[in-house]
Amino acid sequence: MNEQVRIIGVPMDLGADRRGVDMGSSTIRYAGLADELDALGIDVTDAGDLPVPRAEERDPEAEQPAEGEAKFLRETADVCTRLADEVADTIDAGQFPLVLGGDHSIAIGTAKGAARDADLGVVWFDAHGDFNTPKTSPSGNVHGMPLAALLGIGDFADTEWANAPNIREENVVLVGLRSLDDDERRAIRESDVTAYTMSDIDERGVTPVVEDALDVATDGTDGIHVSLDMDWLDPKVAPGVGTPVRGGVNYREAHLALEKVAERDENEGVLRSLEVVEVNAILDEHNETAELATELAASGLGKRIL
Ligand code: NNH
Ligand code: MN
Ligand code: MN
Ligand code: MN
Repeated sequence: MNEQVRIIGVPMDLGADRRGVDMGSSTIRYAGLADELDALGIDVTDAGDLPVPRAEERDPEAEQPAEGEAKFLRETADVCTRLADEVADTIDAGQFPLVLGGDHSIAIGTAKGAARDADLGVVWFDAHGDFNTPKTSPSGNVHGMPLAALLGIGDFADTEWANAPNIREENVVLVGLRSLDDDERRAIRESDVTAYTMSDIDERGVTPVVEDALDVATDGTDGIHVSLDMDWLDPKVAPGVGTPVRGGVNYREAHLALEKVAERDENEGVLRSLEVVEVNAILDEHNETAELATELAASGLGKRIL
C-alpha cells in the first residue's frame, strides 16, 4: 500500500437526480476517515471537495433531456473531466487517490484518471450493473451508466470525455449484482466483462468470488481501480443509499471482500485507486452507512482485526 493517501471529495448528486448523496463525502469525513487511516500509519492529505454544480442553481426553464437522453450529461462531463485530472495528478505525485462520492457517475472521472497512464483493471462492487446507455436507461440517470460510458458501449462509443481506452472489458469485473434493467442485462451478456451475481456469492462464498475478480482485473494490467457502491451491501446494514436492493452482502462479507483487496495489494501492489460512492445522508440512519463506508475504506487500505 502507498503510505500517502489523498482524499478527494466529489459532492455530486446530478447523476442520481436526487438530493442527499451530495453530502456523502462530508458524512464519510465526519465518520472519522482521516483518523482511521492515520491509525494505520498512512500519511493522509485531504484535497477537499471538487466544486460541483448544484441542482437548485440550474435554471428550471433549462432544456430537459428528451426520451433517450441522459440527465445532466454536460455537467457530468465537466465534473468527471476535472476529477480525472485530479486523480491522474495525485498518482503522478506518488499519492494514492481515495475518492468519496457523490453518486456513481463520478466513477467515470476516477477510473479515467487512474487509467491515464496505465492499463487498468476495474472491480465494481454494486447491486447494479451501471451498464446502461442513454438509450437503454429507464431513468436517464448517469449513475446507472458509468461502466458503459468508460467502455464506450452503444451511444457512448464517441463520448471522448467518458471513454477510457486503457480499460479493456476483459479486465472489468462486476461483483454482487442483483438488479439489472432488461437491455442492460443483454449488454452485459454481450460484452466481455465478467459479472458475479449475488447468487455466485451465496453459492461459493465471498472470498473465492473476490479472489477470482482480482485475478481477472489484474490479468495483464498495470493496476486496478476498486469502485465501491454502498448499495452493494444489504440495506439492513447500509440503509443510507438512494437505490437500495434487498439481498446484498452483510457486514462481515463486505469487510472480508475489502480485506482481500488489501491483501492482494500488499502482496502484489496492484491497487491504483479506490472510491466509495452513493452514501445518501438524508436517507441514512445516525450516519451508520457513512461509518460503514469509512470502515470499508480502511479495510481496503490495509486495516486488520489482529
Ligand atoms: N439501473 C438503474 C438505472 O440505471 C439504477 C441505477 N442505480 C444505481 N446504480 N445506484 O448503481 O437507473
Ligand atoms: Mn453504482
Ligand atoms: Mn502496460
Ligand atoms: Mn448501485
